Amino acid sequence: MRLTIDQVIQYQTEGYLIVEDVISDDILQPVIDELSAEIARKAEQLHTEGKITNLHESEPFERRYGLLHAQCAEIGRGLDINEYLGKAMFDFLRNDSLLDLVECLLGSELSCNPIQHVRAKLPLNPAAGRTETNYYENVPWHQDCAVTTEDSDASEIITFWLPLIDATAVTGCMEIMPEVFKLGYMKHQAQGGTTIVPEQLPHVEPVCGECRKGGIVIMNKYTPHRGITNRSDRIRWSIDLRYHKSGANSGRSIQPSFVVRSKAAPENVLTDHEEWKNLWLESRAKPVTQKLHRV
Ligand SMILES: O=C(O)CCC(=O)C(=O)O
Ligand SMILES: [Fe+2]
Repeated sequence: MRLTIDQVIQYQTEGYLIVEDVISDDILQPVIDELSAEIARKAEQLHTEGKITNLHESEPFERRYGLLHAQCAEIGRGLDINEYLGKAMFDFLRNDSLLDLVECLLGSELSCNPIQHVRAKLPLNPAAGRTETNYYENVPWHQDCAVTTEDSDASEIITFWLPLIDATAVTGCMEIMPEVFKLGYMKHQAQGGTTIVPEQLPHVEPVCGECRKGGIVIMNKYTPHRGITNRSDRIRWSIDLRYHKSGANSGRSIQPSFVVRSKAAPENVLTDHEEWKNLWLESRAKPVTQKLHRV
C-alpha cells in the first residue's frame, strides 16, 4: 500500500496521519506469538521461583499478561524490543507493508531508529491498585524529540505507532494535538514522566487517535501526543517504531540504527537477525556516555 497525495498532505499539514488496514494478521501474528512465548517463558521462571502461583496458560494474549502481572510485576521485565531481541520482532521492523508507507514520507534510503518499544498498557483496575488517582500507565503529553539528543534536531524522525489490539477511547488510544508540530520543540520536564512543561502545553483540542489492529498512527517528532487510560478489561498492546533517512543523526548515536531499505546501496540493508542482536548486545555492554533525553 502507498499513501495517497491527500494522505501525505494531511501528514505534512497536521503532523499526524492514521492509516487503517496496513499490516495484515499474517505479519502481526508472528510478533504476537513471539511475545506470548516470551511471557510464557518468564511466567515459568517466576513460577519456579514461587512468585507466581497460577500460570493462566489458557488465557489469550490480551489477558494473560494482566493476570500474571497481578501476581508479580516482574513479568514485564526485559520484554522491550531491544531487551529480548526476538527474530519475529526484527523481521517486523523491516516488513514491506510498513516500509512502503515509511518510504512515501522519507524516501528510499531508510534506517530503523533505535528508539522503539513494545508496550503492555494495563487496564484501570481498582482491585489491582490502579484507580483513577493511582493510574501510572499513561504516557503524558510529550513530543517524541524530547527523548532524542539535540544533534538530531535537523533530522526528520517519524514515529509509527501500531496497536496489537484495537486502540480505542476505551482501550487507551493516542490523543494527538493537530498542527502544533509547527511550533517546534517545547520544553519538557522529567517530573510526572517526560512531559511538556504545563505552562507551554498549547490549548488545542486534541484528536482522539483511534486505530484498529493492523492500522498505524504516524506522527511528526514535534507533534504533542499522549496515551489515554485503558478502561477495558484487556491489555492494550502496542509497538512504536521510528525511522529516519540513512545518514541522518538518529538522536541516539550510542545505540544501533540499521539500514532497512536502500535503492542506492541495497547491500547495506541489514537482514541478519544475529547481526542486529549483536549490535544491541555490544551497545548495551558499553557505558552510557551521553544523556539520552532532553530533561
Ligand atoms: O503507547 C503509548 O501509550 C504512548 C506511545 C508514545 O508516546 C509513542 O509511541 O511515541
Ligand atoms: Fe511518544
